Amino acid sequence: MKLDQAYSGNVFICSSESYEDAKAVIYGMPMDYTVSYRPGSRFGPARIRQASVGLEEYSPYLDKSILDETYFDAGDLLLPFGNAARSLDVIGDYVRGLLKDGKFPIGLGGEHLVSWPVIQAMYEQYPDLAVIHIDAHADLRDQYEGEPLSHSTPIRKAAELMGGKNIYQFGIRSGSKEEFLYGRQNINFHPFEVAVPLKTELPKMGSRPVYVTIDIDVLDPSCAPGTGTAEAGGITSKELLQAVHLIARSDVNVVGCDLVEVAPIYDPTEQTQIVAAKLIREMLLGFVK
Ligand SMILES: [Mn+2]
Repeated sequence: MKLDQAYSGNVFICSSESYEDAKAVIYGMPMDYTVSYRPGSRFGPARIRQASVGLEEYSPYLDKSILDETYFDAGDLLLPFGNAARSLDVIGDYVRGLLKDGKFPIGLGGEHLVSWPVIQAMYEQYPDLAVIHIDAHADLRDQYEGEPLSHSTPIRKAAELMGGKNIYQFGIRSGSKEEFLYGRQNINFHPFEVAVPLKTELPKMGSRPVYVTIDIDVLDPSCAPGTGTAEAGGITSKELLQAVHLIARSDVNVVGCDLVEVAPIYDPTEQTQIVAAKLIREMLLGFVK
């Protein structure tokens, strides 16, 4: 007899049993080796899965149920601990495989550097790709203490690869003076605010393919203290949900997404992973067509 696995936390709630039939694939990237402050996001994916058992299947925002969707939770990638470069190769190769199989990738971080190989793979598949980046931090350094593979560099790398005008940043409230200058000169750069500038930027993007990367620390630490580099002055979880719904209801063609930097150890209340699990449900229902 098969026991109820609802509380085992091994998979995101209502994951289907079959990869083949799934439209979307949830996968974890448990890497936190290059963080500049507090590590711990390697445990994010597992705790988000655990928190997902507290969710309703139905989204009243989107009037849709995850019971009507087919998605497969593949678990976490096996990464070589401490070797960022090889870990990024593993992540990139995995996502290329997902795209080859026609799957919609939904990544769980891990530190934000994990998004870099994913964006590279998405850009190979979609030369017209745009990136929507929602984060407290600009992530526009070209190196950190001499190290180009850092969780503070992924969006700079993406800008150099794809052209900064194909990148849209929202909610940024922390970074060096150089990063803010670089952002203002090269990127569609929207510091401090998220929903308001999204409303004006989304129509300009038309129906182009878009990758959405969300760092949980865009939220105010009062909404999400469980993150490595918490930053005061953030948005509420209500506004971040609104942002996901604005993107979902716009004409852009979302082709993949991730949610990164959940570090559960800093949040004994577990509210960070509870927020994250709900965001994943809404991204799944809103973005996967
Ligand atoms: Mn951040």
